[in-house]
Amino acid sequence: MFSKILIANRGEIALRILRACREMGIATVAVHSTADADAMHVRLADEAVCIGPPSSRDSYLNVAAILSAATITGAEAIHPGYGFLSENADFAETVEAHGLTFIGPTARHIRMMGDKITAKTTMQALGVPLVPGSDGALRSVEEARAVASRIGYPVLIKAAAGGGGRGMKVARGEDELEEAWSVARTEARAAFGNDEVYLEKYLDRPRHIELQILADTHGNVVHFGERDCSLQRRHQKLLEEAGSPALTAEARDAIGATATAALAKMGYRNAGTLEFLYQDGQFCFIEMNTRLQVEHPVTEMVCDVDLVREQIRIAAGEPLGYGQSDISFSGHAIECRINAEDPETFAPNPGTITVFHAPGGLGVRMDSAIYAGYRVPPYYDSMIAKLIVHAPTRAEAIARMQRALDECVVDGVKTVIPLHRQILADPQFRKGDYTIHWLERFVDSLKS
Ligand code: MV4
Repeated sequence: MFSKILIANRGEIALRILRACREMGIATVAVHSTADADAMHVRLADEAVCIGPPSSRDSYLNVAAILSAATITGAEAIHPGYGFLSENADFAETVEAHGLTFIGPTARHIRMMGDKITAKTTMQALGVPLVPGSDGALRSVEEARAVASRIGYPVLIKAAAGGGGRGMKVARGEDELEEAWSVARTEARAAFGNDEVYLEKYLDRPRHIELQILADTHGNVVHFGERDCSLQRRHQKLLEEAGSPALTAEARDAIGATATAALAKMGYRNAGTLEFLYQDGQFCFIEMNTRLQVEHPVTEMVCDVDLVREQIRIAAGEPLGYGQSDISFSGHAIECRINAEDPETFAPNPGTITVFHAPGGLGVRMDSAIYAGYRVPPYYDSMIAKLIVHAPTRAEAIARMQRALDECVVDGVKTVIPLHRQILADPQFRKGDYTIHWLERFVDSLKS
């Protein structure tokens, strides 16, 4: 096992990783920008190294500074968290070239899944169901037209280098195809320096369901069930649940068996998440995330597993030590992301937190790096906390979340807590009856 790990991140996820290290008896090195000198992850780590000015590009994305920090502190491994360098294959490769361990998948697998076309063709070859669409990249608008008329409109043109909703154009009929094709290519070239695009049947009312996987370096692959992440606005997730209100245990077992077999054949290692669109009882793979995700705590609560601890054990070469039949799902978990944003306009609202009181009690978990007097810097993501609850049933989890939100006090900055209260009180949400479009419409309905 490692004796010292460098955490290449900030905020709540840096604390989350630090907590796992502490419990494992591993020393921690925090890195921080000048804007984060007073941050909680810096205060709680065993050592801290300043790696640059506020801009992420010069600090949390500064590979040379992070590697120097690891070298001078004698860290043996680097945990990238999510965002920043977590899905940067070159970074993973450079870390390993320096004789350090990257706590995550191989650079080859990160690269493979970073290209959405390669990700899809790889998964298809391994028996994972996909959205009907083009067989790889489109070579011409004529080819796009041929594929679209074969599968039927509406269709989506997506950038190979995209993901997370960037670089997508819908064509509702043949008359819109040429425009969608050229706009998608131009945008992809400008945004990613890569104008490769592919085409998919547009699913009009799917849910976004993702599957949590862990793979060790001894060929063991297990899944920890699904998270329903359909409640998003402009591709920013707001509330996540485990399990999905739309899935049966049988559907979960079936997609889990397919996905774990596929990742075992690929020789995948460490944590990964397969993203599916789920509509009319069908799973369609769209993308894979090769990192720990923001919403991982809901999975931890229902499976009683510490995913960060498992990532570290896997990176150290330890076998999982359990199989699929040892993993069971208990109760229901919900996560509310608390962003320092105006709850109506979603404009970021950085500033000083004057009063902070974290909720507590049975089944309540608050993952956050804020404190009273903390200044939320304007340079980074606006998420300041994740409130997670766990209860025997979904109805009880909703009641517990409402109670926990009532207890939660964050003064000095605006937060999305009032919006969470409205969502949790909504009859349709309470029935679990929602798709990826629900939140956007709900927010609009609050305005009128
Ligand atoms: C789709 C889709 C409908 N049909 N693909 C958006 C983010 C990226 N991960 C994939 N996305 C979508 N792909 C097909 N064939 C609809 C979306 C989509 C979406 C997906 C998940 C969660 C929220 C979303 C919001 C808008 C569009």
